[in-house]
Amino acid sequence: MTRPKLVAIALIVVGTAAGIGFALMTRRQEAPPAAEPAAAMPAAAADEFEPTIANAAPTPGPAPEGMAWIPGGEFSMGAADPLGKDANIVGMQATEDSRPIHRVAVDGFWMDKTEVTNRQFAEFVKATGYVTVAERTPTAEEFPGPPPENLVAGSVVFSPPDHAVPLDTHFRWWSYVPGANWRHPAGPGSDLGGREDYPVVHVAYEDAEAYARWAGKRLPTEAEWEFAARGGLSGALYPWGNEFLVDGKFMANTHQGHFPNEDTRADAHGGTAPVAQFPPNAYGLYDVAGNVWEWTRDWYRPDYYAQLAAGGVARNPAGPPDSFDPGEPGVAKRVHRGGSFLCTEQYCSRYMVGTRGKGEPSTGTNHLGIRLAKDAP
Ligand SMILES: [Ca+2]
Ligand SMILES: [Ca+2]
Ligand SMILES: [Cu+2]
Repeated sequence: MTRPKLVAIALIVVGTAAGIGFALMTRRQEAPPAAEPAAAMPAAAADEFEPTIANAAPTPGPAPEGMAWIPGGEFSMGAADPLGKDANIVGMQATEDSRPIHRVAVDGFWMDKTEVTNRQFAEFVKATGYVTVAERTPTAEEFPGPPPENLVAGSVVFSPPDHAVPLDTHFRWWSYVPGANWRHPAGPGSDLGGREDYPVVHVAYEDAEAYARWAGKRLPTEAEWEFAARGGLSGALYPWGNEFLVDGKFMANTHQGHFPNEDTRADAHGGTAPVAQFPPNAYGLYDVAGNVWEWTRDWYRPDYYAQLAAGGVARNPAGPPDSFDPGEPGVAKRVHRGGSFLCTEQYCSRYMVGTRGKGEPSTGTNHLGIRLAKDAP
């Protein structure tokens, strides 16, 4: 499908004024054409987790600064419906594309202990002069449809209504904000003052890749991400176990109260939190659940796990060769993981460790960030 067609679809879906912003989602179509649309979703039945068998090899030397050794090994990947609570009655079918549970093996690697912070990203920008996608003015060549005055650099910001709304479309709480970017997370008037240790946001996939090249790291595969996030536990709902609260304490920055109009901040944080405010998982990783979503390098397809499950143990799977999202056919997406400060059991319980998210590669938001991996020498 050609780019003009994609842009047209995006504009029709969201209307013209706000449309240009969401049309930015489609401005770089880097995926190969998608294969046939996904067949029927994998059946929910017969989901079985088996024990995680971590590799026995010792840690290969001292850890790079801020990184933890993830031993790799064989594990069961995916998400079952949690403990009698049907996760698919919440708005976004939280586990349907995370089945069937299947066996995966990954090699050991280093993983950032925290999401990449504003401080770290600022060092990269200072050293390289890099300009993020959200800071670049879209061109008429990329978007032939809209009037030129609508071609304004910006990004997508959570803009909750002040009253309860139906949870039928995310356009009720997401807005394209001209001037929003990593330096101005809520748009003009906001800045990074006091936010040095908050996760960088409004980063597109290519921004994450550029940062990774500079840092001598790389984005993790989805399988690496999940192995790391599980921290050696098998089949747990969360990176720390099966109970959302531990001794009455929150373990991640998520959303409490009525979504999207009211966040009671029972976990002490509205919006993003500085990294590492909650206990790490058993591998020493902070905020793998919640705070900000994290890019992985895999293309998204809801039927990928079914494909892998048919072939025995999948070794270092790197995602399908193309992307298909039945909810938005024609828009190639990469997998996001971990959920964010906006995840809630009322709408999108993606802080559950086996669940998946997805996003168009040129689109950053203020709840999407970066965590990187690095190969052992
Ligand atoms: Ca919170
Ligand atoms: Ca996170
Ligand atoms: Cu969510």
